[in-house]
Amino acid sequence: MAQFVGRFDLHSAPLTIVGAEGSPYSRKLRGILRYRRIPHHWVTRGSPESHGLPKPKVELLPQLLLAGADGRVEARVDSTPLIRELEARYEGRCVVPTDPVIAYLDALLEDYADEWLTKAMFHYRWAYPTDIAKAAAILPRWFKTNAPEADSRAAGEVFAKRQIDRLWVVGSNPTTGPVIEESYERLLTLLDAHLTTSRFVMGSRPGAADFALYGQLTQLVGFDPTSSAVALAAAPRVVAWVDLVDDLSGVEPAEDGWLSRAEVPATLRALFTEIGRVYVPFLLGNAEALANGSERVECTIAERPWVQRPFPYQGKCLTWLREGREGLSVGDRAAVDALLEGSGCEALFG
Ligand SMILES: N[C@@H](CCC(=O)N[C@@H](CS)C(=O)NCC(=O)O)C(=O)O
Repeated sequence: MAQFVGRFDLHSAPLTIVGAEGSPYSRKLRGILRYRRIPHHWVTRGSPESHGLPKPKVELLPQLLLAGADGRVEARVDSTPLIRELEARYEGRCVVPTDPVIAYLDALLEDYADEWLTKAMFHYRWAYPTDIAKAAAILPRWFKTNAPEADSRAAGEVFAKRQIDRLWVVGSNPTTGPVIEESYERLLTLLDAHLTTSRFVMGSRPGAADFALYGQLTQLVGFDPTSSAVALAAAPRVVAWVDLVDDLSGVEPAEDGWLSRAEVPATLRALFTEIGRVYVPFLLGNAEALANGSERVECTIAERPWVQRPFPYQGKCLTWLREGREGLSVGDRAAVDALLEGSGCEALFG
């Protein structure tokens, strides 16, 4: 049953993804479609090709146009469940590790990148004049390169104002700025060390966590001037790695290329210690604020005060992480607990 929008039959392959170059989650999902060699149309939001396409319930990027149970193509959002949907719909070159224990570590690291590292991405883009100027100049032009100059300039100012007003939502403010920046610098050093031991974070083949880190880093080390300069000075290896993950369609992954639970390197455990130091106390502080209906999340992160507005979506992230662990077999759960012991991540599970 065809479902045409313009000359697109949404039912026939290739898949349609609506995203933006400046959207870290869009880059994450596109990176996976390329690696998995899933044929797709990349449609930039706001471009002429995006007109008339089905709209999602919540206007987020990226959007994947997928046939629903009733056969009609609908726009779906949220990269994490969409990745699992693609694992179910497409054979081979999967990005979710086969061992449930390694898959859980991959999911926790993916969530850290999606929900904590994104704070650095947002902070560095909208906290400093140099970065604001570049984002305001380029982001609107990514949506429409042939727009009249005045329109692009005006759109840039409007977009910058909207995003700067949203800084509080993601938690970038004078109190949290130094915490975010120090955490970003530690992440660069830790990732640099880990990528010295293996080609990808999850082994010799990339997992969902690789693409989640890559997604945020496409902006942090590849676009925004201040954070890119920090990365080039501290971890040129990571800068180079991000460029390569942009298109892994030519990589031939070994079936057994995943990390094994018996050989989780110290460099990966160190990444979980960073997650335990910054993301876990935030998730718990956020959950407490949501539970109390309070306007502010107030907690201590990396021995520093942290304050921001509560974020409902990240309340769900904590629940999903707990349910993910609960869903493991007794043996696998014990193995995950043993691997996370002493990292601080165990605090997630009470
Ligand atoms: N959890 C979602 C997050 C998606 C998200 O927040 N996307 C941003 C762009 S990177 C967005 O759409 N922000 C609102 C906007 O730009 O209108 C995912 O993983 O896909």
